[in-house]
Amino acid sequence: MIKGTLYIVSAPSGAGKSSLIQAFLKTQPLYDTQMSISHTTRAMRLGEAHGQHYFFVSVAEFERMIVENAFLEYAQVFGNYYGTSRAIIVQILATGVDVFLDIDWQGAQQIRWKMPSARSIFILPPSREELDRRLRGRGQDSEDVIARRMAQAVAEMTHWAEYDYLVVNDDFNIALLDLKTIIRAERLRLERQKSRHDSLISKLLAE
Ligand SMILES: Nc1nc2c(ncn2[C@@H]2O[C@H](COP(=O)(O)OP(=O)(O)OP(=O)(O)O)[C@@H](O)[C@H]2O)c(=O)[nH]1
Ligand SMILES: [Mg+2]
Repeated sequence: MIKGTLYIVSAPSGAGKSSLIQAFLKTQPLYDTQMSISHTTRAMRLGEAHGQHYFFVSVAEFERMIVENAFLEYAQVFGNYYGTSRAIIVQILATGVDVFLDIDWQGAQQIRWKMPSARSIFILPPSREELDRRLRGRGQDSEDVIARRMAQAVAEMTHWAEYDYLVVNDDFNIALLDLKTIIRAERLRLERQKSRHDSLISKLLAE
């Protein structure tokens, strides 16, 4: 039986999704919230570790996992495979821990279909100008590369209306508070509170 809540967080590149999720997780004990670690076929970057940022696997290994139905969802993003392992998610949720998925709109659609109890959050940048500025990074990329990133970001943003919650990341601390508020409100839902306060409720209602 599922006890934890599955949270899907999507955003275009440059909206500050990773920083927001990381800052949020720092405020949460591990027995409350965990981040899902995806499998990917993209190359490992400097500073990344296998099993920490991603499970880095070959295309053959990834495709074997697809055939074995090992993924709750998977998609090709920027030419690489990315997927969420079903076994890991099911096991963590069963212990009552909430799980965060940093996945794209294609993965979000698949999860919504398979797990209607999942909650989804979309993060938007405050303006087109700010997004452009953030996508330019250190200014070492060609205009071609930047234009392609912007087109990908706009394509991701066209899916904003498919999500349960919308957060605009203008002031980082306000966006972080928004994220905390969403999770807190979800945890106060009757379904979650019922099991947590079972004995209190029976004592209060005792004759
Ligand atoms: N569907 C799906 N998407 C994933 C999964 N893991 C990561 N992604 C998405 O793949 C995209 C690229 O992620 P990365 O390769 O880590 O690159 P990044 O620098 O973090 O890119 P951005 O977060 O887009 O700025 C991001 O939009 C992620 O949300 C997954 O398991 N499934
Ligand atoms: Mg990211």
